[in-house]
Amino acid sequence: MTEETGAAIKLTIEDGVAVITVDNPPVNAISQAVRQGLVDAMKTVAADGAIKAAVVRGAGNVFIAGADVREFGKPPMEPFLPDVVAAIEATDKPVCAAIHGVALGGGFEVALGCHFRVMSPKARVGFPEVNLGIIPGAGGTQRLPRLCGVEKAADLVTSGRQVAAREAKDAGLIDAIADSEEDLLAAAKQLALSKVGRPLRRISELSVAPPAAADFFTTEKAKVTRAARGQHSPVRALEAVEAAAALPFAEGMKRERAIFQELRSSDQAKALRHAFFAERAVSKVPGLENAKPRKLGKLAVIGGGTMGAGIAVACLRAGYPVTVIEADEAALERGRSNVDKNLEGFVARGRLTAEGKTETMGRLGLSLDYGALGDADLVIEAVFEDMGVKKTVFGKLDAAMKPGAVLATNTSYLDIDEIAAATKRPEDVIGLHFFSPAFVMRLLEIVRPAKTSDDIIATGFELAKKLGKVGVLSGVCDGFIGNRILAKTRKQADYMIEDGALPWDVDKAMEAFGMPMGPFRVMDLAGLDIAWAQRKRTAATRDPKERYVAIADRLCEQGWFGQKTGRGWYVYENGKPSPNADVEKIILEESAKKGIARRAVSAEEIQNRILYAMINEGARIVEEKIAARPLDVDMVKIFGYGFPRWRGGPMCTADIIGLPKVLDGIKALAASDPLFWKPSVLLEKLVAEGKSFADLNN
Ligand code: 3H9
Repeated sequence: MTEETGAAIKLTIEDGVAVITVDNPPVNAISQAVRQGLVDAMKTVAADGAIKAAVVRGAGNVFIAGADVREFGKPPMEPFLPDVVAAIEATDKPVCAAIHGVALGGGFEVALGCHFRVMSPKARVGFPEVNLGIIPGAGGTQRLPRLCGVEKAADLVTSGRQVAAREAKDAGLIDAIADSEEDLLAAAKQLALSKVGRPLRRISELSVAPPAAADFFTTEKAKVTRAARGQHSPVRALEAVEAAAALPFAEGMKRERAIFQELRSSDQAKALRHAFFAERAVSKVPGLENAKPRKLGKLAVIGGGTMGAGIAVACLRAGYPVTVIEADEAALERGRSNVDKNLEGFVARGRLTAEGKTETMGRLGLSLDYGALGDADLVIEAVFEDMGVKKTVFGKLDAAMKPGAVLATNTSYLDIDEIAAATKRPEDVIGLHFFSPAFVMRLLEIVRPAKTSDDIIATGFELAKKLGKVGVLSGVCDGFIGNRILAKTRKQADYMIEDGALPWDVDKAMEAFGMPMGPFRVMDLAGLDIAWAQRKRTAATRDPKERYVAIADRLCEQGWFGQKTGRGWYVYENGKPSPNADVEKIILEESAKKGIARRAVSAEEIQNRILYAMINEGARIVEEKIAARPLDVDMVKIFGYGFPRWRGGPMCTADIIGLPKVLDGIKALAASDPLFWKPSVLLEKLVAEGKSFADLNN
C-alpha cells in the first residue's frame, strides 16, 4: 500500500513496516513540505494497527542533505524541525533511519530522532552547519553528546567534518553498517522489526557523561576560537555542546535554539550562504548553458618548473595520464624530480600510499619532443612568463597537437589574444591560470580570449571539476580578476607604509580582518624578486602622475627577497618571522625623502583602504564584463587569495556594509588621492538605483 502524505514524503507498508521515503530532489533538503510530511507520516504510523515499525529513508542519491538553506532568509514556517524530530522520537513503534549517500545537518538530526540507525558502507554523516554560519538547530548539539560523549561531539559540530560509516559505528552514532547499499533497506527493516515490543532507547532520555578533562571546554574554546579566525559559528557550536553537558535536555534544547536563531540572521550566516550558493553558481555561466565539454583523456604540460610540475601533479592526482615536455635533459630531470617530491609530500601526510605513488608516477610521461603530444586532448603551457617564449611554444603546439585539442596557457599577466594569434586555431586557445601550489590551491581562472569557442570554455570548467577546483571565468585583461585586484591592494599596502604604518601593522590588521596572512607576509612567501622584475619591465610605461613607492625596490637591491633569502619585510630564523628593523629604517628614509609627515594609521583605516580597493576594482572588473557577475569576483578572492569565506568575498562584504557607505568611503579617500580612488561607474550606478551587487548575481 502507498500513501501520499504530501508530495515530498511517500509512505508504503511492507511486511508490517512503514517505509517513509523523503523525496525532494535533488538532495531531499528539509523544506516545509518535508517537515509536514514527516509529522503526518508519524501520525499514520501511530494510528495504523497494520504498522509494527517504521524506516525513514531518502529517495535518489542521499538520505537528507539538511534543512533547506533557501528557506533561511525567509520567515520560519511550521512545523519546526525540532518538533518534527521530537515527534519521530516520541513514536512508540521502533523507527530506524536507513542512511545512504549523506545525512547532514537537519538530515542527521532526523536520523538521531529515530531509535536506530543503519548506514550503507559508503555513506557519511555530519553537521556542516558551522560552514553556513549557524549551528545545528534541531537537537544535534544536544543528542550527539548523549551518544558519543562531549569530546567527539565537540569535534564534529565545531569542524563540520563528515564521518564515514566505520567511524560513525565506532563512535556509537549508528547501530549497524549494511553489507551494501542494496541491502540497506532490508537491514533497516529487519532491525526495526526485531525491536517490536521491546523498550525503545530515546537519545534525549540519555544522560551526558562529563568530559574526561575538567578543563576540556576552556582549552577547547581557546583552540576553536584560534582556528575559526573571526568566524563565530564554531565557538557558538561548542557553547551548545557545553549546554548539553550542563543542562537537562529540554533546557539545552532551548539554549541551542536561541543560538541557532541568533546566528541564522547574522551577517556571517548571510555571507556563508552566499558563498555556498556562489560556489555552485560560478560554473553555471550565463550564455554557456548548452556548451558541451570536449573529451579529456590524456593531458600534457609544457614546462617542469615549480608551476608546471605542480600542475602535472594536480592532473596526475585526478587520475589523468600526463606528459611533461621540457627543453633539455637537465630540465626534464628537474621536472621529474619536482613531481616526485610533491607526490612524496602526499605520502608523508598520509594522503597517498607508497604503491599509489608508484602508480601515479607510472602515468607521468617525460619527453623533449613535441611529437609526444600527438594524442593529448589538452595541453597546459607553463613556461617562462615572456611573450616571445610563449609564442614560440604555441607555434610548436599548433604543429604538434591533433585537431580539436585544447591549447591552454597558464600565463598570469600576458595577453592571451596575442598568444592565440601565434596559432592557426585561436578558437582552441584558452587561459588556465593555476595558483601555486597548483595541487593545493582550489582556484582556477579560466580565461577567455576573444576567439575561443564555447565548448573550449566548457572543457576548462570540466577540467576544474575533475581536478577538484573552483573554475571562475575571466575575460582577458592585465592580471585577470585576481591579480588585477591584488595589484591595487598591494599599492594601498605600499602607500600606507609610506604614510605612517609599518608592514607588521598592516599584516596584523589584515589578519584580524580574517586573512590567513597579511600582504607583506604573503610577499615574503612568494618572493619579492618577481614583482621587482615586473616593475622594472613596466617602468617605462608607468603613468608619471601615479604615486610610486620605492621601498620594496630598496629591499630587493639588498638582495632581500623574502623567505627564500631568509630576509625580506621580516627576518626569518628557523622559519619564524620577526620584523626586519632595517626595513623600518628604509621606510622612514623613503617617507622623509618625499616629505611625508608620518602619521598613525589605525587598523580600521588599513582594513578599509585594502577592502575598498578590492571592492572598487572588483566593481570595475564586473563593469568591464571581465567577470560575468560579482559572485565570480567573490569566488576568486575566497579560493585564490584567502579572503575569509565568512565575509562572503569583497562584493558580498560591500553589500553587507551597504553600497552607499562604501561609495562615501571611497569618495572620502579620493580627496587626498583622486587618481587611485576614482569610484567605479557601476558602483555609482548601483547606489543611484538603490541596488546591491547581489542584484547582479541573480
Ligand atoms: C541545517 O540542516 C540546519 C539544521 O541543523 C537546523 C534546522 C532547524 N538546501 O552540492 P551540489 C542544492 S543547515 C537547499 O551541487 P553534490 C545545491 O544548491 C544545512 N539546497 O551536489 C544544488 O542546487 P543547484 C546543512 C541545497 O552532489 C543541488 O542541491 N547541510 C542544499 O556535489 C546539488 O548540490 C548542508 O550544509 C540544502 N541544504 O553534493 C549540506 N544542499 O543544482 C549542504 C544542496 O541549483 N549540501 N542543495 O545548484 C552539500 O554538502 C552537498 O550539496 C551534498 C551534495 C553533499 C549534499
